[in-house]
Amino acid sequence: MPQPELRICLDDDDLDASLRLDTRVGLTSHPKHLPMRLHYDGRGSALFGELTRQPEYYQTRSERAVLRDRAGEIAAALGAGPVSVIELGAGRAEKIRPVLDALAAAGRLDAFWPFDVAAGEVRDVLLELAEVYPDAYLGGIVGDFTRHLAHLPDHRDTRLVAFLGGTFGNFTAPERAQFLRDLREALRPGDRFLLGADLVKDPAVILAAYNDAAGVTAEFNRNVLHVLNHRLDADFVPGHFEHVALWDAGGATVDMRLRALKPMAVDVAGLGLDVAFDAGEEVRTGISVKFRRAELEEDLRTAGFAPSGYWTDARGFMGVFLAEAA
Ligand code: SAH
Ligand code: AVI
Repeated sequence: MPQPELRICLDDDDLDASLRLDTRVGLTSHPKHLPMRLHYDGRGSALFGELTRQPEYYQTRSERAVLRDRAGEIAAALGAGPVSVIELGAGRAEKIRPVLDALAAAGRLDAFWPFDVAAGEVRDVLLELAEVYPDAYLGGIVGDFTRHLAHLPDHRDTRLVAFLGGTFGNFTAPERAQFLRDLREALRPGDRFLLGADLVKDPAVILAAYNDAAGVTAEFNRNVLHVLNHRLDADFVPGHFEHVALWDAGGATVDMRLRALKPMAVDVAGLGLDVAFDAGEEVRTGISVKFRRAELEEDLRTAGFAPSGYWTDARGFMGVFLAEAA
């Protein structure tokens, strides 16, 4: 069996440079902020996996149900020929599997490429899937989907770019518009985009998913401090920060923060930076936007995509959108 190809768009030096820049800018800003991308080291990816199994985190179960129940329809909606699938922010690439299975069963799965900033996840997925899809070309991309979409593999057949899990909601509105423009630019007419988005619903259901009883989201959120301790020789005491998730109804957004429980001075030795925190001061660590179908389809059209399919689960919690590069 040939070794799967691995393309590295982000090496350790790039990661280190962006970690340093983002941390310096974020911790010297008012209010302080840190990007969500930093949460996903090995421990962060494992915590995210644990989070997806919490009873309150409906996103994974709902989206998995849509993809399991509608995989045949999705495969049929891609036309009749061979398809190369690229999954952005793939993580363990579990939810896309029914679609890959449907294409493979019809002899139409030409290639599969997981694309993720977490190199370990990409390598693990390739090792696992090489045995499952022996007839498909397997390759992986270690990259940042806000910077490296121009590196999408250039298969001549229809390319399906999947972006699942609601990760699109972790962008601000200008970032979402930029991402859609960059993606459209990277695709050819006829290529497809499969987007999983978390839908607006009862705020109590949404907030429970970001405040699970077992405290996994809190630990995932605090993981960014472990990353800074480990990578930048900082001396954060993660237990001195509490996890906060707030619902902003106007922006249909969950706002995640870490709140200092007491005044603190933190030494980020790797940056030569001392950072003071007031008691109660908050560091913004990420957002998770929830969507309405019509608005999201309008955003897709504005970026040059033609929406062509929409599926949701029985409770209408997650939406899966298919759009064609026009
Ligand atoms: N698609 C999976 C995982 C979602 S978690 C699911 O639906 O369950 C978000 C994933 O995006 C993680 O695997 C994380 O490593 C990856 N990620 C986050 N920011 C990224 C970025 N800027 N570029 C590439 N991958 C990123
Ligand atoms: C990856 N992403 C879709 C998650 C979300 O729900 O926004 C990240 C997350 N952060 C805290 N909980 C989950």
